[in-house]
Amino acid sequence: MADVSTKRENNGAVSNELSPKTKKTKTDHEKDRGENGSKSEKTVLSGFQTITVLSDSAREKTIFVHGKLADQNAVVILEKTPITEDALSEIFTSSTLELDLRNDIYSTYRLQASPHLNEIKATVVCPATEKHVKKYQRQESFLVEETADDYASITLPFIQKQSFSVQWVYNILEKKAESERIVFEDPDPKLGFVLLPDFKWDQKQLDNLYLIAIIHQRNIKSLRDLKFEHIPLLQNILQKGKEAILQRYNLPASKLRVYLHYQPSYYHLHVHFTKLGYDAPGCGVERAHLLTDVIQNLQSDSHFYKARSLSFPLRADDGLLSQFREAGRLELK
Ligand code: M7G
Repeated sequence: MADVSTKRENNGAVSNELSPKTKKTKTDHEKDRGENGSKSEKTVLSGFQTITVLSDSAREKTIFVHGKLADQNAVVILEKTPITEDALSEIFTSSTLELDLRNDIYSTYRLQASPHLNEIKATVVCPATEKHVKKYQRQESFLVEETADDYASITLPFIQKQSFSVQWVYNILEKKAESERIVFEDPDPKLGFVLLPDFKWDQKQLDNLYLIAIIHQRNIKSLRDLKFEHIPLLQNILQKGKEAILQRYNLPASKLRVYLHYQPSYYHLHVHFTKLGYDAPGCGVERAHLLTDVIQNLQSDSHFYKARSLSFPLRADDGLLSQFREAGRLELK
């Protein structure tokens, strides 16, 4: 989740830049789903019944809650949004203050800002599967080293049976959802991709910039499937993705971390673009593979990712971890 502790920069200029430049006509599907906030959409959480708190973080100001929404399983993620520089003058002039303590040169207050300066980003997954509930539960992780044989005999059969639906990805590619959020598209069926804000990013400040590039091809699941023939696709994503981000957000490539996850949660190849310095979830060395490294590795060996061992963390109750454990492939001593 967003690291709200880092210093905000450049925000005065940012808010206008971050609003979509052109408004496109909404698709019927988007209208049906009330993405602009119909009346029912505005009160959708009023009937939410909490079952349990899956995890929370005072530092990141987030809480992940499992509950019921109209008798369906749901996960709701609440996250206090960062304070931006352009909101400062209004915060200072229009808020009320209650003194907590004063001591020498030090004083602390409870500041009540206007509601629009005090937003909470809410992400709702409904209906949520058991796998969603597990994904957001705080858990111990274990590092697994997957050989090429492990991939063929353990991981591939597991993900073919058990992975998350990628319907949301197809909705984006077919313009049935999020079409007005698209920052850039190359429509080429082989080399093309759609670049848009990741749903983790509220787009209010560049500090936690997070976009994803989703490829048009539908037969590449993950890093493991990449071969020499995919280098033009990867170079195209890197080049045009960087250019689009420079143009839209005025952020140069030297400020970006561009990478793939292994394992991903969604097995349709996509690339993460995050701001360097933003401690994005999953950007650690055990899960993130820099796109530039991936391209070079494939240039030196077409079967690099097919043949080599890849390490990644799995959470304690991940079904894939049980499969590795049963196969005696987990080092516990
Ligand atoms: P991943 O590496 O497959 O898994 O990345 P992770 O979620 O464990 O990182 C998928 C990325 O897609 C994540 O960064 C998600 O936040 C993002 N994402 C997931 N969904 C369901 C959506 C969505 O509906 N819209 C958008 N824009 N991004 C999404």
